Amino acid sequence: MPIATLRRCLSITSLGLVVFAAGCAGGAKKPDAANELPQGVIDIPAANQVVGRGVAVVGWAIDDQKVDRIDIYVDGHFRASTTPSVHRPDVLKAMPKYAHGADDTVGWQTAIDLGDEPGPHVILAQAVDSSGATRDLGPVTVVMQK
Ligand SMILES: [Ca+2]
Repeated sequence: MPIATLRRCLSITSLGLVVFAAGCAGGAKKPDAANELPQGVIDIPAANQVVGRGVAVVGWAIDDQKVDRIDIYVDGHFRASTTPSVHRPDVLKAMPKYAHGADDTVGWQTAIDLGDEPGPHVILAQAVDSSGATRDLGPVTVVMQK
């Protein structure tokens, strides 16, 4: 364990006891160099689409292992989370390497609320794989009408 990590993880109490800080005992999980980042797209809405306050966000995401979830951000703030649950044989036909089984679902969809401010809003989806690796999908800018 490097000296800097030891200094962060160890502390000596007033009783002279050496204690490990929370999260240091097992060490942080190292990223897996063999793991591929997930990839995908936002299919809906289209760029510069004029929308209302409620917007359906639809896309797909694939991974060498498994896509755990899709987090949706609006103007840089977390808004919703969803999981792949839609069959997209078109995607898996184009990229059969990412098919993992008969009930593969790589499509995802959710609905978000853009809030009170009309005008442009930036929607970003973030695919998170089973190892915690993430890739941004989009962003897509939409224009909310009053
Ligand atoms: Ca992966």
